[in-house]
Amino acid sequence: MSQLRLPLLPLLLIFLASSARSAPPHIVLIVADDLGWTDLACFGSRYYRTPNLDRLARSGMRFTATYTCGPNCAPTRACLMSGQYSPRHGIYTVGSGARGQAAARKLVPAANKTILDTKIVTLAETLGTAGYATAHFGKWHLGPPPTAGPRQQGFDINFGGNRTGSPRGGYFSPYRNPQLEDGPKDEHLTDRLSAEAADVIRRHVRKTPDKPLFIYLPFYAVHTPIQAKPKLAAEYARRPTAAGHDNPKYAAMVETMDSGVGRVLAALDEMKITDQTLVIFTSDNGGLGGYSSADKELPNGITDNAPLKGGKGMLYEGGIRVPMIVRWPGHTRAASTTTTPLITVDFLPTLAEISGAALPPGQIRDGISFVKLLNGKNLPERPLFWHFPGYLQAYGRRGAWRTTPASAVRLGDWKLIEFFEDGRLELYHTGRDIGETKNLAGSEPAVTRRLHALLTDWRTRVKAQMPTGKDDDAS
Ligand SMILES: [Ca+2]
Repeated sequence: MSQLRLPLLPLLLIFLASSARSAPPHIVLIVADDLGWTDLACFGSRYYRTPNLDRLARSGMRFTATYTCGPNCAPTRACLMSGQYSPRHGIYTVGSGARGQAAARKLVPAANKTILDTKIVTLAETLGTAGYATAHFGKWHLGPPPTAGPRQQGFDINFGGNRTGSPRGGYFSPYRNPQLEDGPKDEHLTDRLSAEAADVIRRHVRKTPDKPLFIYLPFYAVHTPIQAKPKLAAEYARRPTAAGHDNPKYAAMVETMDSGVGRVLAALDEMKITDQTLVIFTSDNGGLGGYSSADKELPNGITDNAPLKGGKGMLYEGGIRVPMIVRWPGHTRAASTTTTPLITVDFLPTLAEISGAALPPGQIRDGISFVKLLNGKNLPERPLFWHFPGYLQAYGRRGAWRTTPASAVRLGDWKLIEFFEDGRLELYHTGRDIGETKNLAGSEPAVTRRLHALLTDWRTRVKAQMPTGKDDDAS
């Protein structure tokens, strides 16, 4: 009986809260770059300090199975902005799929685009149709201004966003960034971007308090170059490290990023709009590290995603599973956690529903809205897909790969990866074996066949471009 009675009160409160909703909330979407699944204290790090994000998690909902569409930067951002999987927009990787040593590539990678077609109706344009003011701060990586930058893709203002995937002038001013005026010497880029975002929040609320605001803050941090504030890094150098988390400069970068989040959250408090603001924090791919868990000969990297296998650039969990925190007052329950899998393409339909925006007419969308999950209900089970028809080289050893061309599917707890060079299938049960240590493709033939059929059907449906065999004469 008690099991039946207990949920009634929360359900009633949720119902009252959602039926009382009038104006759409402000939306703050913060995306860290290359931040791994265990890189926040509230996601397991015992070395990096992230008090602001830990506090956000205590007042909101933690998502332990959020996936990025890409194992690296640009594809995830393209999927976030378009609500579409990579085969729809053609951005599968950063730059070219023909990375690494040519002679070691057994296949010819599929063509890759580096610019998001401006005909695609983006997340920013979608929120704009619902009356949102839209502002971009940080790394865009989907094309150059003035033809395909943030301003051409639906953002009213842009601080620092252009085609580059890492800060050209490093993390300290002068930035060598045409979309960002230099600050005082030694100003830190992460501090600057969060200060600009906080400023825009303050000015917006003072001038147009009734207009909803969309803040998109894709930090350049904690992507390479690994450059930290010297004092903070020196402090970390004196602290006890933890397994895999032992780089003081990287730790300092993570903490500075967390402080930037704190600065933005403080602006919401200061302007008294915290209760009317949806905050989402996540990352664009897994942490740069953990490679020795996937291939003993690869150097380990800068951080570690253990217990996940591998890291950035791989379709193993370490490359695509990222931390996520959502706080939506009146909806998300404080200090709650969900293990329901989500993926980047879910953001556009979710934020469209929350904002009251119509989905782009005639534009295919691949994700689903997870508003139900924020309100404490379940989502239907559905397959999630990845397609990476190119190569990513490993650092430190010539001819070694982080990934060769591959696709993957997750359904329930099962995950299948197909490697195209040799047709190899790897099947893992991510519930019992989150570290993907036991390939069950041989012992679970029925599951393997089912997932492989789902994956091949999906590739046909979305017209996924495939790598091709090398010409016999050329090989
Ligand atoms: Ca990234």
